Amino acid sequence: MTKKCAVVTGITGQDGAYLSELLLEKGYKVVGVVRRSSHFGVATHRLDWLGVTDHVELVDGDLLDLGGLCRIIREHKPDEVYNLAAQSFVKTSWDQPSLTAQATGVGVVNVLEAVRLEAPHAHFYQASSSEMYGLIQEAQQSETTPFYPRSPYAVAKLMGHWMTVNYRESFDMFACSGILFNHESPLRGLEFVTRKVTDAVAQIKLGKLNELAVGNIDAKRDWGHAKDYVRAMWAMLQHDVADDYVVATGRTVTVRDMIHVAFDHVGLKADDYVRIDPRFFRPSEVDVLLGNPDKVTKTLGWTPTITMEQMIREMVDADLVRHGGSQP
Ligand code: NDP
Ligand code: GDR
Repeated sequence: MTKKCAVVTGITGQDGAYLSELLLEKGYKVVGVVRRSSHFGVATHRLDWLGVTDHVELVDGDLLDLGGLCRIIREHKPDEVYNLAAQSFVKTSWDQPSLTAQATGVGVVNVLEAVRLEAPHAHFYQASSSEMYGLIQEAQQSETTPFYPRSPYAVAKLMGHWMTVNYRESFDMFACSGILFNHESPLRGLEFVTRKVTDAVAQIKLGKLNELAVGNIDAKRDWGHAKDYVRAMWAMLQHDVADDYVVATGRTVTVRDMIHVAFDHVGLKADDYVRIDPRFFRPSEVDVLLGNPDKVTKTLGWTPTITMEQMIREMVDADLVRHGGSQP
């Protein structure tokens, strides 16, 4: 039997790595789109960490280059396309709004166009975001909650979301938008708050750092584990009908409480090390996010398996090892 083929944009990111691992376990041929960098080899460190680099096929491509995307889709004729690539750091989106609009918004149109023109029957996944709820309009956000984006990133994601819905309705494409709430892992980028915290806690424990400077620790997020969340992406594309789904744990926690979990794990008191630094505040904040995963649970049978506490401890342990220590 021929292997199913999946094209994954953003394969060098956190989710791209875990999704590749999952798809390989399921017997897929995985083709990853990688943008060109002058640092040859650096981009695969997450795939290396999971030991999957040699099992995926990496091809050159950029979300801003429609011609190149068409070529990739034409050549590989994938069964499934996962669009994970984006300028994904919310804070940077105020400094680079045009770039964010291009990569995170127009980039989705480019991938959808490439799929429509070259493999119109492929199942398509768009990495949408809980940031689209922004200034929340309901205490717990579901697929029917109105959106109110609060950053250039969220505005761009909203474009990608509605383009996905529109291509499904206009061209009868199997296009799904996964509205994923925050998900983290030891492969999370260091600029995001969980990994920033776990990396700093590891360094403080090992005597390599004195303090942790952070911004708004009253913000609340619904945090899950990336390894759980990529299962939901895959499940959406296996269902009979294309649809949109919220993926979340249904529990929200302050940044402050998450920080305490990390420090407690290594036997240190967070209050002795945490400093509030205005540089890390945002021009407009998303104060609280809390997702309602009822639809994805009922329709696709998806549930999270890893709690925020387990995940943060796993991340601290991984960062301790990275910095030359051993796990507590
Ligand atoms: P990362 O920031 O870890 O990865 C982003 C990926 O996009 C990287 O592979 C990056 O490549 C690639 N990329 C950026 N710009 C371009 C471009 N112009 N052309 C091609 N590739 C590009 O993100 P995550 O893995 O955390 O998230 C995956 C997706 O899910 C993103 O779209 C994100 O916005 C979205 N999302 C994430 C959530 C989360 O909590 N993690 C929640 C909801 C949505 P390079 O390595 O070269 O930088
Ligand atoms: P977020 O993630 O913006 O929710 O976007 P991030 O971890 O950056 O921020 C979460 C919350 O923590 C507050 N915060 C800090 N954030 C960072 N990065 N650094 C700090 O020092 C700090 N101090 C407090 C933030 O203000 C915010 O409220 C992530 C990304 O993965 C997006 O791509 C994705 O769409 C959403 O999650 C869902």
